[in-house]
Amino acid sequence: MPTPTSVKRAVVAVGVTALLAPASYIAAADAASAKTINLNAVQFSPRSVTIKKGQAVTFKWKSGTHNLRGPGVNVPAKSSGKRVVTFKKTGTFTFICDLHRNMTAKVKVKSK
Ligand SMILES: [Cu+2]
Repeated sequence: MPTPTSVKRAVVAVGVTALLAPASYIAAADAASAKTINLNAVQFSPRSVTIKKGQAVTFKWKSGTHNLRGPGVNVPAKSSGKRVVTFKKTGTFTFICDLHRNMTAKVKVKSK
């Protein structure tokens, strides 16, 4: 696992907007999911999705080992399972895997 310092640098490299975003969504285990992003070896697929405010995205671990991190979300490295994230505010939110520097995904949340 990376040290806290390297984790912080990784987030800054991905996007300051994500760091500065308010706590704009919550993780929910059973929310209805509008879109799915797969965690493959070694990229998110798709790398970007657009949803409406109040909808959720399911992150599915499909192949390889990955952690998942974004504002309010910090899932330790694993190789299977899923995480449903419900987005309560509009904006563009970046998710990363610290284990693979090129793994980034964006969730764009629109008002309507
Ligand atoms: Cu990864």
